[in-house]
Amino acid sequence: MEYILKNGIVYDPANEINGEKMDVMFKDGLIVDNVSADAEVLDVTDKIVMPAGIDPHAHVAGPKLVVGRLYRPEDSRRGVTQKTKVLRSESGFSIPSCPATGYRYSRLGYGTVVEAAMPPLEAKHTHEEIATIPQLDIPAMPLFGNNWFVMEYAKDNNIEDIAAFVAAWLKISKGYGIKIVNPCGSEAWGWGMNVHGVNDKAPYFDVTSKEVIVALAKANEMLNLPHSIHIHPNDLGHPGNVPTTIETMDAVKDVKKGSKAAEIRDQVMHVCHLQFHSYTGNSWKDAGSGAEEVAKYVNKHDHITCDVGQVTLDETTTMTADAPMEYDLFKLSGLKWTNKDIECETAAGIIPCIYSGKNPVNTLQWAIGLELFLHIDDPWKVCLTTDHPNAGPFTRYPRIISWLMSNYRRMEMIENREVHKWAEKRTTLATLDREYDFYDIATISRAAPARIYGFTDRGALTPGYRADIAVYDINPNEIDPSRQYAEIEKGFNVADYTIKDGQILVKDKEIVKVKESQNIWVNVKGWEQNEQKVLDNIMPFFTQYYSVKWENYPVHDHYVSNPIRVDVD
Ligand code: MFN
Ligand code: ZN
Ligand code: ZN
Repeated sequence: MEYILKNGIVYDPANEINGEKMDVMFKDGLIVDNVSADAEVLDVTDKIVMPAGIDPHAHVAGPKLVVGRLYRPEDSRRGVTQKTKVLRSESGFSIPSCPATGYRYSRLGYGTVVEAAMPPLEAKHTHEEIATIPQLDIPAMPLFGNNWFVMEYAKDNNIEDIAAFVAAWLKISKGYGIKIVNPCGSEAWGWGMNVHGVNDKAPYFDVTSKEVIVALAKANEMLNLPHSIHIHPNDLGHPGNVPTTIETMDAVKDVKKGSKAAEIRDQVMHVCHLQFHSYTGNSWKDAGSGAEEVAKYVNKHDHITCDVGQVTLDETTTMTADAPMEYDLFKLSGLKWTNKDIECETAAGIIPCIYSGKNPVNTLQWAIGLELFLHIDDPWKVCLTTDHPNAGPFTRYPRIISWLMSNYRRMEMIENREVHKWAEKRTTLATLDREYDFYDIATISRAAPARIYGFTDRGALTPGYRADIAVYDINPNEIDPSRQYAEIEKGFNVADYTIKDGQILVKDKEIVKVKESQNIWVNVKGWEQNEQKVLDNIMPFFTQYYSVKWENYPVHDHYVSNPIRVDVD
């Protein structure tokens, strides 16, 4: 089938197209630069056309989602819809059911969502869930930062064996890249402890967090993986964590990018949910914003990219492999808390969180996220996330976009006391009048995430790329986003069209087609012998200490829904 999207206003930052009135054409699932006279015409006159959205960091599939849904029936009762001819029923607000997750991203105009933390031991389960989330391409990031073998190799500065281990584990878990969560901290949690700074050691391992980070970054570049290491640093959510955040970023500044990797991405470290890592002070009583200082580091250094983890001021469910941090949060809030602890490899904690503009600390977190967006000069370095569901559900992206585009709205919230006075007293937000434009929005939600992940088939409307396209019912030439912020939110809430691989999934703001998800995983080539050597080395240990047999551990091909295999050599 051939199509022509006619007369839209196009924002495509990867091709430096900034609000040009033009046609976009696609055929057989791909963007093309011309079509025949038989092409079906889709009239999108004066509507915004962008590449489909790419979420670089969200928690959408895996064991901690299941636990979250099970122990929060009050969340599942929200957002319930009946099934229709096309759709299954939906449920949930912060932890939607799998079908609802796919439908809701699709309504927002998204096409790709990265599952940010896959425990390799439960990778099979994660892929089973990915298979039940329709509409999206979903790569998953296996966790490496507290892995016993990785920590042993890092202690010996044995980068080659780490690289071989990573290459093997990406195949075994069908994963996309290296995720690190609170390095050494989740291992410490096994002993009821945590680590705080990058120079702290995992108990009984004689290796520091910093050594693990640097070793994994070097291995990442040795393998030329399309994405860099992706890190949730130590000390998340604690007042005074700014020095740890900056030391984490600074630890890899001399790590050389792999030569092939350098052609497709800029950074050697992607820091996720940076908002949670930008707090000053000694306790919550005297906590303040470190956003300006952290942003200054990001502005000065090209080896770093980030996503924000913007607090949306909703009741949500937090879930993270950073189990000791969730325990701290439990001690603060007293809300029900649970652990999903997975021996040898990872941990997870889950706890509800009620973020409110009336609460001084939550207001501080809200303001710090916005400050990061506004203090970081280059939109290519910062991505739109809520760390779904940790700082709020992804369905609030349109509202965040309206905040970024409207200083008027931000000041209204501060002045009308919709948020606590700490926003004004303890942050620079009220002094920042920068406003994002549509090109900036397309950058932080499409072009930048694609470049950061090394995707060379999406995130742009380049001929030959997948036809992943979103159309929004907003006329950029007639709207003043600063004053008409409510219309901005409404316009981005549901796309006029969402097109994935050339298939029209959303039309006139309704889902008209359900498409199976696809998993994207990285297949490292040329390391097979090293991988076998490492596997032979660790097998006695694995057999003795892991609770599953090796035969049951790897993700077999049939577990992976419609794989998109990215070969790297
Ligand atoms: C990431 O996974 C990930 O992370 C992230 O809630 C997550 O109340 C999971 O105990 C948090 N509050 C305070 O201490 C505030 C001080 C308070 C007080 O008690 O004194 N002050 C006030 O109320 C101010 C009133 C005066 C004024 O100045 O206005 C704590 C408490 C808290 C703090 C609780 N912290 C947790 C935040 C961290 C991490 C949430 C979520 C987190 C989730 N990824 O006239 C006048 O001026 C009067 C002054 C006022 C007065 O005294 O009344 C995974 O992958
Ligand atoms: Zn995290
Ligand atoms: Zn996260």
